Amino acid sequence: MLVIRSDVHTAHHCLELDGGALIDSWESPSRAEHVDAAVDATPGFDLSPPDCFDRAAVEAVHDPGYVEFLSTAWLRWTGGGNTAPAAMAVGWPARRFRDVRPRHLEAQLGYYSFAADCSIAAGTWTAVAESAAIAHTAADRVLAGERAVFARCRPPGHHAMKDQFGGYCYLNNAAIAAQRLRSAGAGHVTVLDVDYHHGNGTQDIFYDRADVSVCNIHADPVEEFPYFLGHAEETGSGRGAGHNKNLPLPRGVDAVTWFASLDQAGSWVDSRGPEALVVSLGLDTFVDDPISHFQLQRSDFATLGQHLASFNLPTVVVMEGGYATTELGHNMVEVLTAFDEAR
Ligand code: SP5
Ligand code: ZN
Repeated sequence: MLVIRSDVHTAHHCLELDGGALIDSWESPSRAEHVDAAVDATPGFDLSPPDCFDRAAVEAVHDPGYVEFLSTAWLRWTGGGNTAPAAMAVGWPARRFRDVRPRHLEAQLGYYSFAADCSIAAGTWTAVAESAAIAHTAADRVLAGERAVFARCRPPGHHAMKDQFGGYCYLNNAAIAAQRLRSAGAGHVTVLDVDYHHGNGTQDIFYDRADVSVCNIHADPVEEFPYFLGHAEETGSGRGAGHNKNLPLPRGVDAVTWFASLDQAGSWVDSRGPEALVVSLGLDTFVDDPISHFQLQRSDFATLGQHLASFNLPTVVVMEGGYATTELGHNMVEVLTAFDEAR
């Protein structure tokens, strides 16, 4: 399988408010380094760097004002005399506040984010733009005839809304890939998101659209991040009505239950009749993930790879979460090699 990747991500370190303490984020550079090492140690992969960042392609799924904010926030932060190691929001336009774009940087940090597990620092935009370019390039390679391409994105993307960052995500890599496939002629595209957390950003971006359908298997938001989106009754709106499918599961489920949901997801995806598939591949479903609570084992990831291959569609596999860092590489490679062997 072709892998699109680069080392630019190492410039990005996220600070995260976790249980009241500011910590180095679970979403660390070593995640991607372990994935790269496992890919390098396994036969059957071809490697390519991404093409240049395409801002217009990003603005096809994100608000241009938001993209401008992300790309300039750190310079504005340091230029304003801030010496703190990262820019983070401290206030948000919650219920009954005005939904009006503010001018001040600290107000914009709240306006353009939805969670305090995420921050902007010196290398953030560089890494975010590269991660988006990786997803975009992967879609381009699929359009050029590759059957499946792995976009080894970091930072991840599926929590990123049209105009809000959070959940370690800034630009929605999967949405960028799906939109690229659509813009280049794929009739219908489906995004299948198997990260432990609901992909609220991808849902948000395509919620009122019928040309890209979105299916999520995830921990029930009544008890897990992102808390406020991802319920079963969210099925799409307007022209997108019926084109969003959420399959929430309680914390703690094992592989038997999880794969029963994957079967449901599979039937739903088939019923959309997509011409291409984007997989948001988060492996925080792993039993030893330090911040998540499903119980998939290493061998289950091979089964997942076989399922994904069985759609028999041109496929962009986009890396999302997964925080059992030292195991993440082996687990990713398990999915990808099983995919390759099954097709
Ligand atoms: C891409 C992705 O997987 N993002 C996940 C972001 C989750 N961030 C907030 C997690 C809050 C969970 N609290 C865990 C406490 C462990 N000490
Ligand atoms: Zn996740």
